[in-house]
Amino acid sequence: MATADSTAKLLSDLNINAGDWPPNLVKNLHLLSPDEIELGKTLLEMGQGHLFQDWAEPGVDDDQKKAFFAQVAKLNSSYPGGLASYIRTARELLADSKAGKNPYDGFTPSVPTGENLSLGDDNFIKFEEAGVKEAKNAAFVLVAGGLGERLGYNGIKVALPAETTTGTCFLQLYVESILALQEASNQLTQGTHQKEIPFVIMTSDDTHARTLDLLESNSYFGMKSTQVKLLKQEKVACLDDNDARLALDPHNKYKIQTKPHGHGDVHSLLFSSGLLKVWLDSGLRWVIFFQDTNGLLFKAIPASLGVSATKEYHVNSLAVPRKAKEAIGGITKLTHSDGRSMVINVEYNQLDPLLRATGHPDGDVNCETGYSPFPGNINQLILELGPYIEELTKTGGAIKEFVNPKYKDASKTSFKSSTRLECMMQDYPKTLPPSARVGFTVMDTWLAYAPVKNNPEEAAKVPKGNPYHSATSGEMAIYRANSLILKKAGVQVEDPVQQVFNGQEVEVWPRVTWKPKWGMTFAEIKSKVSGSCSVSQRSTMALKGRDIFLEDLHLDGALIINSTDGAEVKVGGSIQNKGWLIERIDYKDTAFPEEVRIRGFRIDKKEQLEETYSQPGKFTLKP
Ligand code: UGB
Repeated sequence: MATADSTAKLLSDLNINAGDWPPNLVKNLHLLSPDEIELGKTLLEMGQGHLFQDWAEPGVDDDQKKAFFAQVAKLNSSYPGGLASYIRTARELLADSKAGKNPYDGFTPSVPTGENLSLGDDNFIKFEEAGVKEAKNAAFVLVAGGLGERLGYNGIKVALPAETTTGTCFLQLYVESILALQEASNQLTQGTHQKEIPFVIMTSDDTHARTLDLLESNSYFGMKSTQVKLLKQEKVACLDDNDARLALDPHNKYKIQTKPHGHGDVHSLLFSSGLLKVWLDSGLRWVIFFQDTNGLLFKAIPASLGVSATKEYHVNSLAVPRKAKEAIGGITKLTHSDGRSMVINVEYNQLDPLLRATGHPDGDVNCETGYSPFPGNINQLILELGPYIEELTKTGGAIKEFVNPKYKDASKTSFKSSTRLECMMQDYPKTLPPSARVGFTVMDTWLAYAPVKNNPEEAAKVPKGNPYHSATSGEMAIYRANSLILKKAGVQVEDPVQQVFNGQEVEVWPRVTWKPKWGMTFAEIKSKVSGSCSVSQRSTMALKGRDIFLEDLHLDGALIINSTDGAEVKVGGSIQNKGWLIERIDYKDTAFPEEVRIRGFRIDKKEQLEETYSQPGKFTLKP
């Protein structure tokens, strides 16, 4: 037990006036290391004395007091500028929020112009080729720290099947797509050093262990484990009031309550990991960011990377035509009254008030095209590595934050529950100088964007004509995109039928899937289809191999081909069988696993032609 004298000496050595410190902390001072005392000082300087109010006498809960400081140390080190900076920013943003200050004050929104691409046209093909060439100089970063509260799925979202014909989960699809791009890109530069494309996954405490387990139990889906890096984002401290007093966990007085800080953390994590520098030194030029559940996104990557390379964009955001009020941000040109301007994402909950405040009384509405005039941000960003590092060296990776407190009443003096600062990865360009080359690339929604975010009940409530963003629509979108691509490549694909699953009306196209290495670009896919081919609506086709060629194939049923690299398989003739049927199920029917129920259908595998080619060679499949 410390004596009063030893505590007094400690205080005077530390230059601390005992009267300034909470008595309960002073009593426990001798338990603390010099580093912990420094952290305590910081907290007190920042007006956080209340945190120690209920601390027990020395000898009681001492382990928990140490744990408290361990948590404070972590909160301090994982935030650019430390906790003091977090609290200062919080006070400013909370004051702005209380005053009802519009974050876009002084800015007028207008519709920006960007690159518009259409699958299969000359421009698209040219950009795809340029993109594949550049892919070996890219690193991919998946932000997957979100819990997906809107979806309400119990597992991690990247473990969900993107489609249930092959059962390939999102993470597998992403890994195989990156590997396919790597192979295609390296092939274009034969003879030189074969590069491995780095893949980073940002996780959080909510997703980290399960993401690692998914990778490890599947041998990293064929990628080298050294090629994949997981960076875990930390949560940030919650705030109890407008003075940014930190909130204590309601169940533990020695623990600060924390909540997620948002996907914007990816920038500071990448910066502090040192990876960006390693990438630059190894000659990489691009960092490509993407989100957890878009089964179409790699169809848009080669062409948009080609746009970045050709136009030398420092920032290239991918976008799709946006329906008014759709829960995706709008890419907007903001021009300030002082002359500054920037092209930036305005988040979906801010676009409507911004428009209303700037002379558009109807707010976020569709124009004569049936879409919002503002392209929809799908949060797939391509950044040029050099300028990116330069910028992060200035900011430490800190991204402009926002706060969204839910006030108890109009006085805006207290919150319904604690709040915290948040940040978004697409806000990165907000700090860029006007000289930065910021652009965007728009593609058709059917080709580029079909996320799985909404649970069946919420999806069924989506206004007619707006996308459901559900597991049902996400899977059907993959079949539709593949069918439309084949059609464009010359295959006669029968029209879809309309069906309702879990209260959502969707187009059901033939269930066409392929491994990414079968075709990463339109030109490659076209080269694998020849003669007169047709696929009926009730058909299923899964091409699980690289060198599978469709020649005068007429499919009316299910066809599954597995082939190893080096096995060249020509498939043709008329293939007819009972096929795989889609059977409607209800999402409340617990007889089925959750990942099936949330789609509202299962696949009944009646009959198929399935062939496996496990040796290299030339083969023909022609029943
Ligand atoms: N994520 C994290 O990694 N960490 C976090 O703390 C939070 C999320 P949501 P949201 O393209 O569809 C975004 O929740 O926030 C990951 C854009 O802001 O799915 O509704 C998470 O795992 C919006 O502009 O998206 O909206 C997931 O991979 C619009 O573009 C990703 O971040 C929209 O996405 C996104 O999280 C869209």
